[in-house]
Amino acid sequence: MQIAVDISRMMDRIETLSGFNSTPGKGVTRFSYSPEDRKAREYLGTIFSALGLNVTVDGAGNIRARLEGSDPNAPAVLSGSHIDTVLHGGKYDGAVGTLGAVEAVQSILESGLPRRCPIEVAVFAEEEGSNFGSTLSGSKALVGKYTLADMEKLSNPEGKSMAGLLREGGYAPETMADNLLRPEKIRAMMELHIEQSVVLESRGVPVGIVEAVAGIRVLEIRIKGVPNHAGATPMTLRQDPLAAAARLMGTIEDLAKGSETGSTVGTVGKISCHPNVSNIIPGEVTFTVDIRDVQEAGIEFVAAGIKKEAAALAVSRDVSIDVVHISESAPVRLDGHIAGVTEKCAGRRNFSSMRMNSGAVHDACMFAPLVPTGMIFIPSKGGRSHVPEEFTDPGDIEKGVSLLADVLYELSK
Ligand code: HGY
Ligand code: MN
Ligand code: MN
Repeated sequence: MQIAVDISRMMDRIETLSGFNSTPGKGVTRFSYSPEDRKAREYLGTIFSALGLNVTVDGAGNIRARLEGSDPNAPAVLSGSHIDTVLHGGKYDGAVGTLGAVEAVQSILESGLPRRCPIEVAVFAEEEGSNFGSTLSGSKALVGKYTLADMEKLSNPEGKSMAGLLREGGYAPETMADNLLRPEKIRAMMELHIEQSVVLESRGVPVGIVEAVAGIRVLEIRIKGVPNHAGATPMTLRQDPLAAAARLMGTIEDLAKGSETGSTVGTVGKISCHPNVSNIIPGEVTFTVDIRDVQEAGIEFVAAGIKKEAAALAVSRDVSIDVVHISESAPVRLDGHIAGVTEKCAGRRNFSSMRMNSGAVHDACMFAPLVPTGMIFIPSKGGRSHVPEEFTDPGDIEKGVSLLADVLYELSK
């Protein structure tokens, strides 16, 4: 069955959602639990109520909006993504999967076609990790990977914990333990997402069918030395944490490039230096390391190499180096049957498709070990994402949403 979607309605909604933004003119910034996030949730709430969906919001801020089928006891088909963004991000990452699920459910509803299973739109909180440095925190709380203790421990740069921000926002994190996902109540989970790299565009293929999603490990490296006068201190008398950090960062790049899996990536994306003054040898440097691979061995190789190099540098440069584990999620393989259904539906629409992996992590990763899970990718212009220039052609969005609607309908029979 082919479901007719309304792409102009969907694009209007993408534009409206992107307007809930704390950095207008400099990309889209909408952190979970922020005032912009609240306005975005209110906006989605108006759409859900207009569609007559039954909405629940859990203690971590995840939203589930349910369209009943003929059998309310049947396991639900769940589809969604996230509405939080990175700092100065784009308007498509997360939004396409969230509003795509809304458009698919609305189009299925408007088609009047009979459905057996309920279909749920899901909006996961804190996927980007922009507040606390840990990706997928909302969906981790939903599947019990993050307990209340973890939400009390995770904190933002202002020292506010995830649990604290949730309570300030009127959520009740302590209720999560009694409201975890019940896998037996879920028939399948599907997430539509922009590819965020160059493969689909470079091959001229409009649809990616994801087979594996990379794992991620985030470390924080804290280096303490001795601040001193930049001019009067001879090079032989320095305990310079920034010089040590520079050496270690170079090693991180070499380790990622040298990993045998060939698919490991390592990124230093955030650094702070104290006191950060040109004529003072720094006293303290902290930076993050984001390590990913679809094979755990690649992540382990880089993490172990970092720890070894850090220990050696601490001695040779007489500084203290702490390697702190911030967060992680394992590489996952998605469901072969769901991939087959997706491929069949794409073929019926004459959409060429290809099987591929995801270097980015997604909320679908939390579902894959528990329920049959699939992902559909659509091309990113120039392979750019997590930047204001992020763009996906409306024609590609229409293909992705149409395919998502067909797959959700197929699975809800
Ligand atoms: O970082 C990621 O892979 C995702 O965009 N949160
Ligand atoms: Mn995303
Ligand atoms: Mn992202």
